[in-house]
Amino acid sequence: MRFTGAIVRPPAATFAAGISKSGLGPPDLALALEQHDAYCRTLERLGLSLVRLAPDPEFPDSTFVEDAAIITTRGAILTRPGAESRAGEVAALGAALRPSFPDLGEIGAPGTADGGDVCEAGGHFFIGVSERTNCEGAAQLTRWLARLRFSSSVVDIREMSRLLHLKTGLSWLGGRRLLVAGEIAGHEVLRGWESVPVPDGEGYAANCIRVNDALLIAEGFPRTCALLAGLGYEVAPVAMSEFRKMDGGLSCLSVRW
Ligand code: CIR
Repeated sequence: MRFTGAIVRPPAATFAAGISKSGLGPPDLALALEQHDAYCRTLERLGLSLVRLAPDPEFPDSTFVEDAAIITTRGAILTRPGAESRAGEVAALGAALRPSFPDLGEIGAPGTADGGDVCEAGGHFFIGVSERTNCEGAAQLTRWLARLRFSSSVVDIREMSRLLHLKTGLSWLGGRRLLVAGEIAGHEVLRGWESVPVPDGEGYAANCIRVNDALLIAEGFPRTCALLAGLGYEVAPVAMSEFRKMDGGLSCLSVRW
């Protein structure tokens, strides 16, 4: 499938007040805006039209739009983010998506779910149960996906301390191939899939996105870059340092369709 559009939202002036356990220090807002802009230009170069939501200083983490909505080829659903401070981010995504997805689904209480825990892999969806996505949220997602005739499997990552979200350590590369970070490699849910492990010390690069002919990966991970280029992918590195400081991965800066 070819992507044609995406929603993005630049970081707000309050960006540094978002949730972070990275220990990498405060982000530089000017640089974050520059990196965001370059990310957007890369998506546009690959043929996507962007819907740019206005930055919202009330929600410091709202640049990570992927967590508030999940889009598939057969429908979209608003999440119910697991972090209380992020709950209000969903409204803006709802307003942006409703015109194109009149039948927009919603995760209901007591379920919680973050889009970062949902990894689409060519008609199959891996759903992570994490600190953010609870079992009820995962069950609601499973039922919603089944109604859309998608298969799914649930992966409990709560003991995988280095993974905030499932997609922190798992990305779909196309076909039956996945890019995986150490902690999740070898998990039984990946049986029948080809797992490509990211080289040691480059775990952050496991969060990448396939966009049409290219694979966007975080800049600064030369061994992962070489590995993927060697597998025949057109690798497009994008600078992510300031988003990484706020625990953000590359996939979470956009919701794509
Ligand atoms: C948070 O903790 O919610 C944000 N600071 C980072 C969210 C990153 N989301 C993602 O990777 N899907």
